[in-house]
Amino acid sequence: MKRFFHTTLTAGALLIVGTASASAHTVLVSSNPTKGAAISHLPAKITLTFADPLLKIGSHAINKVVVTDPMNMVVTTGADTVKGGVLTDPLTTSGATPGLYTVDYRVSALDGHIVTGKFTFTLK
Ligand SMILES: [Cu+2]
Repeated sequence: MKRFFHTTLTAGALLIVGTASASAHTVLVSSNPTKGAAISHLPAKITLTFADPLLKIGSHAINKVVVTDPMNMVVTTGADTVKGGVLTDPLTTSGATPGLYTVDYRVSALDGHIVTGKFTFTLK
């Protein structure tokens, strides 16, 4: 269903812009913490920066990032904030467990395509 929806949107976009250039999905260009980093302290928030402004439709939670700790507990607060191409969510930093943290995101840029991704970093 998701695949069908995506294909339909792409076909629609092609009708508008012609066959010369297909609009690309947005991509993650940077983050804090960075992918694969080994850090000493958790920052107050996770920050993901994308190449394009993210889609906002009223208060709908289209763009979301979830960080889980080594015990698989969610440490993001769920208060996702979008400003242009930057998505942030405060982190619960007190009593943080050292080990591998997983960052999982799902966003949509203005082209309406859902982009998902995952990376890890380590808290020393
Ligand atoms: Cu796209």
